[in-house]
Amino acid sequence: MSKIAFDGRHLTGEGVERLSRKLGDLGDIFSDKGAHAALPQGRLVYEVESVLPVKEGTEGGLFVGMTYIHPGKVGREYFMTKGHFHTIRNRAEVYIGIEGEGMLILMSEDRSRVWAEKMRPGSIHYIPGHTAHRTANTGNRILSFGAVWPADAGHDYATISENGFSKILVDMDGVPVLIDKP
Ligand code: S6P
Ligand code: ZN
Repeated sequence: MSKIAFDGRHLTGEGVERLSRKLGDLGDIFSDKGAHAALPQGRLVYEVESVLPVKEGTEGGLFVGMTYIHPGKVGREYFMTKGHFHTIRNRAEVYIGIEGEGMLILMSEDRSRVWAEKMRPGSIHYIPGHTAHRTANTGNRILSFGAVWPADAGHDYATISENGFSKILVDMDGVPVLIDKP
């Protein structure tokens, strides 16, 4: 029997690693800096639980994780993850929507194309290699999804932290819309 399970709210079992990201950790990702500074910096934006059955960097291995994004906005921009490219750029990933509503935002390596896929319970998303990815909670309850990615993919956060995505996802009269980065 598997030693790890998803009980509907959390991953349970041996070796589950947890991390949380608060508004104060995410100053570089939201475009409205004034709106960000005005919010409580201790507010929780998202949590990640991961299981790493093999050593990071193992070719052929897989990691699995769950992400939980709380509802909220910074200005018109929805609460979202930092976003990253994989360090080994050709490594792909799969996301599976579990709960809530959101958008998976994707950007090509040359930044020329940004597109989004709607996430909902049961939706399955293939993130190709060479593609930056981040997720935003567009609903009013938690957005949770599962992810499976290669153990040697690695995470390049610096490229996104420096330049962001070339489009941002904002609330326009209750509808999530991708617009050019201001
Ligand atoms: C890992 C996978 C997810 C994210 C998580 C948080 O490759 O894409 O588990 O790590 O959704 O996003 P981020 O951008 O802060 O790692
Ligand atoms: Zn990833």
